[in-house]
Amino acid sequence: MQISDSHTSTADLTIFDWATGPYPARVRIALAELNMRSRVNFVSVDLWKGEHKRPEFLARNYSGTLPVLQIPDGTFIGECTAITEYLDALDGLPTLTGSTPRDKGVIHMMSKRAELELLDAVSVYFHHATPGLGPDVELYQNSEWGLRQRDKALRGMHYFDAVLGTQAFVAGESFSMADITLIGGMIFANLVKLPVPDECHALSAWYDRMQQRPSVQNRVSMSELSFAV
Ligand code: GTS
Repeated sequence: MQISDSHTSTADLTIFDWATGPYPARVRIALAELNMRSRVNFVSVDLWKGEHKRPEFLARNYSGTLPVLQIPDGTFIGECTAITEYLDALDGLPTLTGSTPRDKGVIHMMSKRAELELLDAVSVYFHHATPGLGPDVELYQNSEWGLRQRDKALRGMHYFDAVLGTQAFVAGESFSMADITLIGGMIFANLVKLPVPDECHALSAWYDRMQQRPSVQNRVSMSELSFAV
């Protein structure tokens, strides 16, 4: 594991992640949107070497996935949604996860839907129907399942295209965690060369807008890019 240059003396949070990964991107975007990046030390866990499946990492996150947040009392929080909810709640003025019961419910629902219908489906496609992280890490693959999930992801793109044809953001009229989750799905789809269907104009236009956001553009520092692939 390697400490990145995000280490600062004011940092009181630690995030174990892989800088260029689509799921880690979700938390990095949330941190930037919340202007909290300086509070975090990043520790790089090398997915391609399978470091996330070793006992010392599994002790931090039973699921063996990145990212994981360690908070000042020592607690580890896994799952991008849970990490984002924690970060967003810290100052008592949540901006990404909703401030009313209605908004919280809708944002949670749409974020979960972006995971189920796109991001997680693309991830299963990557791990099962492509070489994934390589034979040393991918100990079980089921290509038929992977290809079904690729088709599910394409259906998901059509669903979100319809949603974004009627509203500016995934959960309504303002940017939220649900947009971040869908951005993660689009990043992963791009990595595995799963193009957005030509007819999904609203989804493509929304993603063009999302890519203009500084939080999305600057999620990985130049020094991190030099060792992460
Ligand atoms: N449900 C988890 C979350 O939302 O945090 C999924 C996390 C996840 O799958 N993370 C990826 C991972 O650990 C990181 S990355 O692929 O986006 O870089 N994958 C490795 C594996 O073996 O599943």
